[in-house]
Amino acid sequence: MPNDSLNMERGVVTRSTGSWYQVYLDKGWSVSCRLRGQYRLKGVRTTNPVSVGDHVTLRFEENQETAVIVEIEPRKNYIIRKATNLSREAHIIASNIDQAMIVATIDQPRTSTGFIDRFLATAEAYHIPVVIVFNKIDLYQPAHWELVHYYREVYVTAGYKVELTSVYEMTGIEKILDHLKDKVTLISGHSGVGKSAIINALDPELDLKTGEISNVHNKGKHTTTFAEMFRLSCGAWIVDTPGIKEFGLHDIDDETLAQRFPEMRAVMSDCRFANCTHLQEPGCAVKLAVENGQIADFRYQNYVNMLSAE
Ligand SMILES: Nc1nc2c(ncn2[C@@H]2O[C@H](COP(=O)(O)OP(=O)(O)OP(=O)(O)O)[C@@H](O)[C@H]2O)c(=O)[nH]1
Ligand SMILES: [Mg+2]
Ligand SMILES: [Zn+2]
Repeated sequence: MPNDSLNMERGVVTRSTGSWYQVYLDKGWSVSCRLRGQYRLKGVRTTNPVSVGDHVTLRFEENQETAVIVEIEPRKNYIIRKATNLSREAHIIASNIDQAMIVATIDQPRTSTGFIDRFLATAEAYHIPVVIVFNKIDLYQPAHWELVHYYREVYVTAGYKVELTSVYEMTGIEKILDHLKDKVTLISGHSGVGKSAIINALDPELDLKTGEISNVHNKGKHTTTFAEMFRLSCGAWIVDTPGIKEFGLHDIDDETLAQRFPEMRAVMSDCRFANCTHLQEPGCAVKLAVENGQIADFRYQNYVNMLSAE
C-alpha cells in the first residue's frame, strides 16, 4: 500500500479564484489545489473556508499535477469583511498578516490624513503594525516638505514607522526592503500613489503594470475582489487587496475607537469619566492633550469625524 504521507506537502495559499486555490509549496513552486468536498472550517461562518495567506497541507492527486487541501493550520490573524449587510457570514480577505504598509502621497494625488487614520485605526483593531510610506518626494514643493515632516513627527511619536520614498530617484527604497524582509505585508493606498512602482523597484522581475487603473479584470461581473499574495525575490510576501476600501471601520465601535489611536490610548485613563467620549466631557485628558499640543489637532479631528461617520 502506498504511503500517503509521501504525497503530502505544506504550503501557503497565494490566490483563490472560485473553487481553485493557488498554493506556493515550501519546496519553492506553486500548484493548483481544490478543497475536499466535505471540508468545513469549524467555528467560523465564512463564505470562504480557505483564504489567501492560509498555511495548508495538501495531498497530490493521482495526476501529480493538482492537489487537494486536506488541512488548514490555525490562523494567527485574519482580516474579514461582512459578506453583505444582512448576512452574518463573513468573507476572509487574507490571513496571517505580519504588518501593513500604507502608501500615501502629499501631492498627485493627495492622500487625506482621514484616509490614513482610518487605515491605522483598523490595523490597530487587528493588532497589525503599520509602516506609513510617503512616496513621490521628488515632486514635493517646500510646502509639501513642511507637511510631510510634520506628519512624520506625529506618526512616529504615535508609534508608527514612517518612510519617505521616491521611485523616480530610488530614494528610501532599501529601507522599505528592510521593513518587508521575511514578513507578510498587506499593502494599501489610493490608486496612483505608486504601490506597484515601489514593488517593481524592490523586485524588477515582477514587472507589475504601473500608471494604469489596476485590477481591471476584477471589474464587471466580479464585484467581489480577491486578495492576492506574491513573493519578492528577497523572500518578502506582499498581499495586494484590490478591495482595500473594505479594510474599513465597521469592526470598530464608538466605545473602542479612541483606543485605536495610540496617543489617545496613552492618556485616556486620566479622563474624569471612565466612559468619556473625549468630545465635550469636563476633565477630559484627551482634550487637554490636544490643547497643549501633545496630541495633533488633525489626529483628534479625524477621531471626531470617524465617530460621527458611524
Ligand atoms: N514622480 C513620481 N512618480 C511616481 C513615483 N512612484 C510612482 N510614480 C508614478 O505614479 C503613477 C502611479 O503609480 P502606480 O505604481 O501605478 O500606482 P498604484 O498605487 O499601483 O496604483 P493602482 O494600481 O491603481 O492602485 C505612475 O505613473 C508612476 O510612474 C515617484 O516616486 N515619483
Ligand atoms: Mg498598482
Ligand atoms: Zn476624555
